[in-house]
Amino acid sequence: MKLEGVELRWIEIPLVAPFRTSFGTETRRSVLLVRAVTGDGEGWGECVAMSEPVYSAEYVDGAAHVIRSFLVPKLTADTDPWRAEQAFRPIHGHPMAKAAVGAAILDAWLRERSTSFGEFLGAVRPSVAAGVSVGIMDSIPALLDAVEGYLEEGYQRIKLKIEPGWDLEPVRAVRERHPDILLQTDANTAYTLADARHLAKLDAFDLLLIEQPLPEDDIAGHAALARLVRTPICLDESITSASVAADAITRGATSIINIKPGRVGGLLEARRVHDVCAAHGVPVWCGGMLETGIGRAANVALAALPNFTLPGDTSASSRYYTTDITPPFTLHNGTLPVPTAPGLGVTPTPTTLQPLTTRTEYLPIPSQTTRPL
Ligand code: OSB
Ligand code: MG
Repeated sequence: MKLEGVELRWIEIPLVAPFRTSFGTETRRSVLLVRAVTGDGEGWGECVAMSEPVYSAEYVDGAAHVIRSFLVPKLTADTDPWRAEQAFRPIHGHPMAKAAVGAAILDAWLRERSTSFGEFLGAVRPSVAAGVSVGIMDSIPALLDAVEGYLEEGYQRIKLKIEPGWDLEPVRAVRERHPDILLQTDANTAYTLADARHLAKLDAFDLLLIEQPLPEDDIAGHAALARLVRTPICLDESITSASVAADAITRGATSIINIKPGRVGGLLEARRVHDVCAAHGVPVWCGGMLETGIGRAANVALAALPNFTLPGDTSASSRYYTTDITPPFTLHNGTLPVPTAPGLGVTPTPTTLQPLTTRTEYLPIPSQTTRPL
């Protein structure tokens, strides 16, 4: 592969409905796309950072700065997915920026080899179970309507966003209306260990798990909480690498893990998290960051690995966008098909991408062919 440059592309894409979590309300996504430009091909990656540092420390403009100033300058024309990961190692943090560039390079590299992400990662199934993450609503009836709609579409698992003041009542209402569905909650760090007795009341609702109740750096707190509630604790924000995953599991802080490639620095590390969890007998599922079809294609391929035994937040394109930038991912009997074409298996549709684009920037890879005498 001969990498010639990296193109950054900023797009603005409205969500079909506002998505409210304990960290804020999203009505649109500002997405940074990365395109690896090679001699005779290209590859795409999506940066999942949000526009503000409210889910994690990263945000779109910061990620673009890191990519431009520190990541792309470390790349060489003869890069490959492992060399790129190695080249980024001296730069601390910024996993979403690294993951976006890494995905674009992996896509270009796999397209050259006519190999799909699924084949490369080790997919063992042709389609993956789809769950859906349901935001905080203005009222219980509005929540019940939203859940009803998703269940009618075929989603196999419902995740309810919770925060103090919106937890027991919405969960009780959904569980009473739907006694047999797979149901779980996500608090995005909104609680403290002092809420343990309150969170234990969720035990009454037969939940699959409680996701990230406490702050991301509080592994000890999650371990203590796990002894006070019967519902399994699942970490999202806290799990930033395979080594952190092993540590959190060993300490008893988590018994299920949400894997997001962007949160752990890329698909190679995401696969290592999967493997370390499998070795510990800890099931995993694929999280989401409201991705467009570019990020979604990679997530769906990842979710086809053997230890992804729970439905993920891998919903259909229509749950997020009226018109996705790629051909849409659609639900078939509650599953999404794993793309089989080379690389991601999808590319942005130029006529859709163009009007959503607010800016592009091309970053050439300095040529190493000329050497001083
Ligand atoms: O915590 O899982 C999360 C969306 C944005 C940021 C964080 C999270 C989420 C979701 C939605 O829960 C997942 C999705 O449908 O993509
Ligand atoms: Mg989460």
